[in-house]
Amino acid sequence: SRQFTVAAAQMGPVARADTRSQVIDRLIAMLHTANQAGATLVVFPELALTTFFPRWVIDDPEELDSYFEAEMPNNETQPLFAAAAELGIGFHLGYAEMVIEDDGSKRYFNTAIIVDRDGQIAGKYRKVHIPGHAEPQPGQTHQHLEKRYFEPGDLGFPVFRSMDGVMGMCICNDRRWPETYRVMGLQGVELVMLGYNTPSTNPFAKGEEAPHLGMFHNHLSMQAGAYQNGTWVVASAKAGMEEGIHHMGGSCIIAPTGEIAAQAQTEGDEVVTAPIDLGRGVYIRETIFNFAAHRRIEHYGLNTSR
Ligand code: CDT
Repeated sequence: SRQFTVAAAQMGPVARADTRSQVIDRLIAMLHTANQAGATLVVFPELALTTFFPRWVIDDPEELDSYFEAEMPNNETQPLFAAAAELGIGFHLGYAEMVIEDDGSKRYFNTAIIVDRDGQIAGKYRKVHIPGHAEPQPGQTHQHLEKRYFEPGDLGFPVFRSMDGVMGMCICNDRRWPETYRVMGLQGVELVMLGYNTPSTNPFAKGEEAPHLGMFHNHLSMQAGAYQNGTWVVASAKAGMEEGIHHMGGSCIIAPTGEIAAQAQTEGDEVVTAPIDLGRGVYIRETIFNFAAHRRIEHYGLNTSR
């Protein structure tokens, strides 16, 4: 059916010392909560299985690799796949992905997957817009070293026919960029799933960003992306005080009209749900944002040439 209940499964913090199994137990508990609310699709956050390790300089390669998954599913995550399939729930999961090449070299991506309601992986996405720095920034409360630990995604912004709809993904910083949504919008996306780990204060803004702007920009970007492409956006945070750094909550389900249909109220593990109709955005894509009728690509060249 193209009408079903979707859940944003926000997470509270994950500590450096938490095991994968402890985290998976939390995710399975939220699957059950979502199931009780009638949801058949659950969106978990970015890097859901670990603490947000890019806040630290990690020089020990073994420690760094311990945050990454070389296989998905694997022994630790298999119970999540099994529980979801048992309940008939599809899900979206963000995690750190390690690819081991034939010559033994390793590549590292910030990755998300869509898993169908029968437990099969239906799609994979690797984060394109990698924020932060490759080198530690002196004098900051925390680092944001995603550019040190992840290479930019090499899969583009694909969409996947899954769960009777056209599904897409992006990850955290991607949600701020209009191109993210438009590239998927041009492929007819109907539901964009994403997760985020966003520190509540941006230490690199040199005090110029008022505290309320973090949440405002979070929702502004996603609401605009939803409306301008006539798509649902379901976004889940890893929130709260994680290893001494505060991360924003605000997980939400956004309708193709750009309106927020449901929003988390806490900064902990919390499931919010909304009934959705994947066809809700059709009138938007057939009228105001009828791309074939109204786009003027002859004037958009600068957007890809610099
Ligand atoms: N995880 C992630 O992409 N977070 C970024 C914060 C970047 S601050 C240098 C975000 O855009 O939310």
